[in-house]
Amino acid sequence: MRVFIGIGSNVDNPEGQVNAAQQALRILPKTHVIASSSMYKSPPMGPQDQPDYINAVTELETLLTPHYLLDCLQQIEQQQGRVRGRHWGERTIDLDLLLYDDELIADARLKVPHPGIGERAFVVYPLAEIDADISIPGKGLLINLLADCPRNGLERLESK
Ligand code: A4P
Ligand code: MG
Repeated sequence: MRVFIGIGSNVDNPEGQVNAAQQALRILPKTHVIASSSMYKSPPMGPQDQPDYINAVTELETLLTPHYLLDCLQQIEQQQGRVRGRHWGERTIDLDLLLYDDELIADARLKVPHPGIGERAFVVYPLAEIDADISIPGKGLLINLLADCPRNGLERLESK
């Protein structure tokens, strides 16, 4: 299955946190990392009294089921000291399951495509860097979402 993971961090060395999460994704069972976007910096969505975020998107090929993969992502968040605080607040690491093949999932634990995927510059631009031809179940072509999504201060960083 073709899967995209959104990675975000804004405390405790965010670039190091994103790198560490990508390393952890590399060693998941039955999974290969296919591609990663550049890292992007952006002002916080949500409470403004928190540091800027570093975000990236990683593409995986995996045989893991969506819910098992979510377990794995949450385990990686735990390993990296994620503490759940206020909604949309600061975090050492956040791993979101953005897309799982062409599946639509909406249960108590898991919503795929990730809600808000189309409105968030820090998701849409890195996704398009990996593959501009993606189509998002229920939302249409990524390229059309991109056209309607202002950058909101999103900046691509030079090195990965
Ligand atoms: N969950 C449901 N669907 C998914 C999915 N597709 N991927 C459930 C991951 N988790 C999913 O997540 C809460 C619950 O969502 C999980 O237990 C899982 O069962 P969480 O990570 O604990 O909560 P959260 O991340 O604080 O809430 P939320 O609403 O998911 O926040 P977001 O949407 O992740 O946004 N600004 C910038 N510039 N960049 C950012 O990356 N991130 C956030 C957090 C705020 N502002 C930001 C950024
Ligand atoms: Mg999250």
